[in-house]
Amino acid sequence: MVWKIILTFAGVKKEMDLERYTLAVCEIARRAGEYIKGEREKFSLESVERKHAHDYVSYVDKGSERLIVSALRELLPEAGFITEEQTAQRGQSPLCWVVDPLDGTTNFIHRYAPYAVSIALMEGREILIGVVYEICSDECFYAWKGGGAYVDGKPLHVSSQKIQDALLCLQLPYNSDAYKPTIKRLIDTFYGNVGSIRMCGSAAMALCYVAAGRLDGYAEQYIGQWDYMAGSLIVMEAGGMVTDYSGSIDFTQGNSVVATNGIIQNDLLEVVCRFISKDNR
Ligand code: LIP
Repeated sequence: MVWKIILTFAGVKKEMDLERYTLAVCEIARRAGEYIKGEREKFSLESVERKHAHDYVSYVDKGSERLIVSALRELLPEAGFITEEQTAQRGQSPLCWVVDPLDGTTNFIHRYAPYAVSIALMEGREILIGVVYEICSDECFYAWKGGGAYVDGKPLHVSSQKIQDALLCLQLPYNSDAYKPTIKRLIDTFYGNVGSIRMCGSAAMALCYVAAGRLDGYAEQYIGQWDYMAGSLIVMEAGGMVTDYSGSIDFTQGNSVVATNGIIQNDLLEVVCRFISKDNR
């Protein structure tokens, strides 16, 4: 089915075929993935820089971002950018690409799967397109608003697992001091009472795995919009639920995400909600 939306730029109406744009973004994500894969072959630890104590970056993140930004600029010149490595401007346009050129940088550095390219297109607070390309498994996950979610052309659907047997992903963000009470409480509550718990090291991939029913739920705070915007649309289009830590579905401007098959959303929210104040979602 073809999904078209009408957008207005500087008073001029433009029709946008979201499926066509999504598939074009998949190609761009794959090209960036090829670049990352090629650089991984010759990558040395000396190329690693620090943004904060244990928050790493290298020329590969930046090179991937340059490649993505220039291709997206050609695809949709009207849109601005929010990018992890901050090589492009937000601008005034209501349309905005949200880009993580290499989500799971620590995994990449350690040659530990998964790591991915994550690209979303937003209009205001709404996510129109989400594309996540996982480099090690060569899988491209994507969704467009109202059009469903897919991996390499196959439709995605969340699981129907209940909390007793759920496989949860509870990640460890860089902001360790602030997050310690929450992660302790999450592990204390769920370890031994659910199927099992994983930490995969990539927010974008945790979300795609929820969308694919490989995981049943995922929660993380202190992440950037680039980490979770694309994956969140993929979860919602696969029939799942996404909120912030306060339980709000208006999650796009915050720094936390709870994404599940819907059935276990409240089980996770009950634990994280008590740690959250209104301005710290
Ligand atoms: C990382 C996330 C990870 C999270 C980190 C960080 P990066 O992204 O995907 O899940 O725990 O805080 O945001 O820095 O590798 O692109």
